[in-house]
Amino acid sequence: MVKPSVLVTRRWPAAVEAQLAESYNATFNTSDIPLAGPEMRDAMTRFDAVLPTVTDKLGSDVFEVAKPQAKIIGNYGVGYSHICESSARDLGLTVTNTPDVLSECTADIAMTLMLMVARRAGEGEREVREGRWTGWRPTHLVGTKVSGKTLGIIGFGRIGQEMARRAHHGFGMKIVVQNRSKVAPEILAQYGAVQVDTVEELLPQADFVSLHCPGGAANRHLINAARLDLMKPGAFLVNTARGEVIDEWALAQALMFDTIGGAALDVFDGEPRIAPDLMQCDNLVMLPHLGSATREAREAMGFRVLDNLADFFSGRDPRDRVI
Ligand code: 8YV
Repeated sequence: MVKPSVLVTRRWPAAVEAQLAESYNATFNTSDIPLAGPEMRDAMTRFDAVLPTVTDKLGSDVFEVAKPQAKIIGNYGVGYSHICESSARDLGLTVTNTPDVLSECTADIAMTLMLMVARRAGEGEREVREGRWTGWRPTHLVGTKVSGKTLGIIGFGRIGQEMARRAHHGFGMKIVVQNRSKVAPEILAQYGAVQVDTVEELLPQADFVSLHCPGGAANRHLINAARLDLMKPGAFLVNTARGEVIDEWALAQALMFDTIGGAALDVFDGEPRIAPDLMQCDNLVMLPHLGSATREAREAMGFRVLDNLADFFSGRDPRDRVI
């Protein structure tokens, strides 16, 4: 049997690449530069499967091909708002993602960010490295206690729940949840969580707000100036979801005028470009999209893509089909 042809758009962990090369007629983009739109469109006409990451923008233009060869887009990552859903659907493509396997690591990074911003760890690290530390004093880099506070979680899927588990069971935090659908009472009970109907209800209650909802047009600027105003003075905002969920200009204003206590971001609108306004803010921790960046998660994500491909090419419905 002829092996299906597969395009891998970025370098993946070696063990996964080896498996891909064995099972498929695999082509790897070995340069460190993501493929441009026209190259992606071309790929749609040349490969049975295209395996993109978040850095590949699969807008409607990429799907404007008369004769697609591609049948499946196996996204390496859980979020897929970089793929135009309606165009993929119109072309009759199957799209899969990689849920579960990165939930714990992404929640770990959200906890890292929450602790860093509350305890001013980023500011402290910069001070030590830059030789500006003049020694211990009672009023130096005094932050905010995390344990026992209220954490508001927007989006209560797998990653949101892992965040709640850590915060509630490890740090004794009270958990308030907002989610687009009703969460089963037995799931809420696992984290002592209370669900509210709206973001407006959640924000004034929370000392920390952590975003775990999908990106894309529906949630663009979900956190805007009006909603930042609803946060408690001194509260902190954490984002490991997608950059577009926050209006970054409004956030920079809230940080500069101390309307909120601080923010911690792993994702940015238009990343890796960082809005210059954000660069001015000291009460802001920024990481370069590290949510799933562990050896374990990145390997598991790759093998999950392989599972989905194996299902698809043997005529089964892939377990992680999202389109
Ligand atoms: C991935 C992520 O590493 O899975 C996601 O949605 O945000 C990241 O952790 C990235 O998307 C790779 O495609």
